[in-house]
Amino acid sequence: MSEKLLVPDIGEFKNVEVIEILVKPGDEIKENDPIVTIESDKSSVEIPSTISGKVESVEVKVGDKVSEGDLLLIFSSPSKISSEINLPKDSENIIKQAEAKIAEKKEKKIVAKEPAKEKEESSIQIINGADIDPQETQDWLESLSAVISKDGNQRAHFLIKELINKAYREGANIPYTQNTPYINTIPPEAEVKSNGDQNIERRIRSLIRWNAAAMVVRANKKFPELGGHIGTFASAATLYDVGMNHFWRAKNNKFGGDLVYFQGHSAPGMYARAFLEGRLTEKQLDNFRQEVKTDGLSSYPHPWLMPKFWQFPTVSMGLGPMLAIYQARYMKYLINRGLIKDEGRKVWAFLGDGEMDEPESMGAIGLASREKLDNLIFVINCNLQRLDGPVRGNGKIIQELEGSFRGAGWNVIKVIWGSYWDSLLANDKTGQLVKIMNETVDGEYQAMKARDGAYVREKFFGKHPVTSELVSSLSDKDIWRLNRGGHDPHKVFAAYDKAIKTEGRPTVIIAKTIKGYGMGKTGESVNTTHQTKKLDVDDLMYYRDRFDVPLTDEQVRNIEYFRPDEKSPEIKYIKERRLKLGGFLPERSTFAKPIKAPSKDIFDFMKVSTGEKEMSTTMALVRMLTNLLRDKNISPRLVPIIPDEARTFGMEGFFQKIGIYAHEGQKYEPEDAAQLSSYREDKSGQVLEEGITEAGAMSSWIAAATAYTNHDIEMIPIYIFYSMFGFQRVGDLAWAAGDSQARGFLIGATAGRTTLAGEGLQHQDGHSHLVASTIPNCVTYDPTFHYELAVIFREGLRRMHEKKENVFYYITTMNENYSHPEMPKDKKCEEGILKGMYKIKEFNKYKKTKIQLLGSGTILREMISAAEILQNDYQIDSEIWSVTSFNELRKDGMEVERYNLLNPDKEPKKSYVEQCLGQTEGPIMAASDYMRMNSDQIRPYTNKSFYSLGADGFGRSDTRKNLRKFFEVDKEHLVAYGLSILAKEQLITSKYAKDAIKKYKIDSNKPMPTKL
Ligand SMILES: Cc1ncc(C[n+]2csc(CCOP(=O)(O)OP(=O)(O)O)c2C)c(N)n1
Ligand SMILES: [Mg+2]
Repeated sequence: MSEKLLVPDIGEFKNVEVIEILVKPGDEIKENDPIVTIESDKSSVEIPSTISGKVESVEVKVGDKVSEGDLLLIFSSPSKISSEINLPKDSENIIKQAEAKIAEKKEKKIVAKEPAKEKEESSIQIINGADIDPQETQDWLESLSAVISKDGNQRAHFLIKELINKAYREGANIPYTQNTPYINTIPPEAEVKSNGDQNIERRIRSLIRWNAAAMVVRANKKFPELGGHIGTFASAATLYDVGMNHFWRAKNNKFGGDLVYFQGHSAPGMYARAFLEGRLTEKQLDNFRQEVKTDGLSSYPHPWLMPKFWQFPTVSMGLGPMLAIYQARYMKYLINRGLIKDEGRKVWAFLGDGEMDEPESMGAIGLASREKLDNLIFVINCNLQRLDGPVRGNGKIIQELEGSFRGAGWNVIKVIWGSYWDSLLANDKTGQLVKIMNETVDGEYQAMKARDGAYVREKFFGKHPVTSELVSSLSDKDIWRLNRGGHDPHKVFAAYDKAIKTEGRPTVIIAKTIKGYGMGKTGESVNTTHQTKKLDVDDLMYYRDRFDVPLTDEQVRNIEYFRPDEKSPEIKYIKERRLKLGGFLPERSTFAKPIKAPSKDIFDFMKVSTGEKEMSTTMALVRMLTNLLRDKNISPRLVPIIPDEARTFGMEGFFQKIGIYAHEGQKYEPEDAAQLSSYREDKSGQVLEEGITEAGAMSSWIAAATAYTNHDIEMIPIYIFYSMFGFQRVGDLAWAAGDSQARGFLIGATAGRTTLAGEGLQHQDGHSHLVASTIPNCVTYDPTFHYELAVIFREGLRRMHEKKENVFYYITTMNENYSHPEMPKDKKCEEGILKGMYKIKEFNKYKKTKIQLLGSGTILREMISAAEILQNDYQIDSEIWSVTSFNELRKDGMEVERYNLLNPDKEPKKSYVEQCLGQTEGPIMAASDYMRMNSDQIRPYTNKSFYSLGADGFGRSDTRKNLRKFFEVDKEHLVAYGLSILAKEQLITSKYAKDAIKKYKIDSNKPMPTKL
């Protein structure tokens, strides 16, 4: 029996070209194996087999045009035939589930009928079938109905609120409201207690506090310009210490480790702890913020500068929270794809309350709950202050954050009051204390902690006679000791314990603290706390006494560090705790195995001419990725990341082939289920389809690009975006990627100011290469032809993922279709592509006058056409250079120039630009689809006359032809400018240029495009 395989539903496409045949007669193939690749003018996609069996004959050949229903293959012995309707794999399950749901609904309908009777008897009905005492419920409801009819809705609302508050205070699981009262979420009786030695932990914490402050003060005493922070860590010390002593597990050979994003400017506290742990020396602490010499300590967490210590750069406010969310999501992605084990690892992120103002901080909290990230814990240190003053002087930041996070579906744990408040709250029978707590605004809370106990008695408890009475037996000192939750290790422990046990949603711990805690009159809870970098002797003495640091007055005056003896209980304890938790934190390491780059021939198909066939470099890239997905080594490690633009870039073929990651799989049958490129979501899907969030996509990319250290698995992320919405949009994240030593590909698609024709000003990128060039470890290319792209991409794979070089690649691809030539046979071509330029063509017929023409991206093709005109119409010879990267050429030029200047007595080296152009004839004219500054970059590295052209100014929508004319980078302008340059160099008369300007109707008086 033989069976036919036909072209399936390929959407609206007809007469699509077959570009690859992937099977031959005699092959045994399995269901879903790719059979042929077809390509429209926009995208290429593989057609998988719906049959397993032996191929009898292939009925199409490369170049054929096919449509739905056309015959592709004949099988001689099909062993399995898919269902006739060709439903996707999951469809049956979906149908079963749907049927079950319908049955369930029917059942529910029957049950729901009963309470309907009650409607006549009562205006409020029981709708919950799980009522354990309907009579009691009925009594309550009737009472409420009576209140509504007698005293109205307002009264009913008030009573319900009071009931909820009461229930909350008694620890009951209350119904949803945006806010809960301004008290701790966990009632005292529900607190899980720490098994740690509280006395010793307090002593350790005091030493860490002291050493952290001493480090900043010493540095600023020596060099006042260095700066630093004391107040932030002082407010957060307990939050960190409880985590370090009891919760955060380090990476070791048995466990992957929790990932902790430390608040950037609390870095001194982490160094102070590492000093006690014996990981940093006194000398290193003295090098705080002095990193130019070796052994310096970074101002903030910077993996680039302390590659064995810091894991995550966080100090640019808002990046930490965003990166942490996507890190937690990416961890689940790796687990669901079976690439790492599920070990219950957590991602913790420490954030400032002021930092929560950044749009990035809250921008992705919806994703965290949607994706059920119960591996994520935010700790927001609410010291009520930011840099200039209160975060919400007239409001309450804790309540505001609670509302937002609850609304987004997070588990919220408020840690507002310390243990000394427990008995007061227990005695608050009238609820007056909680009422005052609710009504007092943050500005008042801050001011109270800048004063003393008497002030708090008067201004806070004095608001009502009942609360005054409540504290009448307490001294002012006792009142001052009433601490805030974030400074109470018991409360913090209970919150952390609850957080790690939470399932199905992320947790945010909102902890109330005091900025500059313990710093005394000059630094505690005052508006200038953030700026305090120096403490005078009195302040230091106060700080020592406040935390019982065992230093003499003399030692305090000398601002000495204190590290107890190695055998002291403190050092033994701190080390024991960390040993129990698997090692030290933070620590950055990698045990990832390299990925072997694919053999060179994998891209051979991109080194031959496409002949008549025209395609864009974006399409060439997608072809290349499709090919890479067939490489067993590379395929599972590829992480395509797209912010809702897969169809723009012709990547919809990936949906079926490798699936879109969705932690819940696909609960619906997609509208296009029967089509070849149907929208397929899958728990083990490979594509990260991020939706419209470039910042989110970039955060995912960073998580994947650093998986080699955070998860010890080398991944190859490829994030494809509109080039205009890349560096310009998420520049700070790109900078953080450099700092993080990210490895992977960023693809700026639809690139170029004149190449993405119709989209207009906001879309047309003429500067992303320049922005990218500001990041030292970002390697950038602007290729024109498919073989250039292939060479660059393979080298990227080799450098980053095989040789583990800490660089990342930015490559622009375009959407202009044209035919691609064969790769030049010249052996140096490949080297030139990678170094940034190579000679692609030469016109040498007349041997009179010559010009050097440099072009990149799509403008190289305009340059080639211009060279033909110069040769044919004006008898001008030329050499044409394809410049794949002005940025790389500049880097080389700078380095060589520097070497020559610093070694005046040595034989000067030649920059690569000089090696290429030094011996050539004639002036140089360079152009790209970017600002002139792009090609201008290499001007200093040649002593020949050099002229730059480019697309300076705001883009606008029009045809490509008109845009290139407007920006003066079309072939006609290039001819006219070329002739003019030769005239200026006195190599020809100006007559030719004048003629060309006239011939091409170029308006010499048109204003500069930057002014239009
Ligand atoms: C994007 C960004 N903008 C500004 C700053 C400068 N800055 C450093 S700390 C800080 C205040 C932080 O306040 P908060 O988040 O409340 O932290 P706290 O020090 O109070 O714990 C500011 C504005 C920064 N680091 N990053
Ligand atoms: Mg703050």
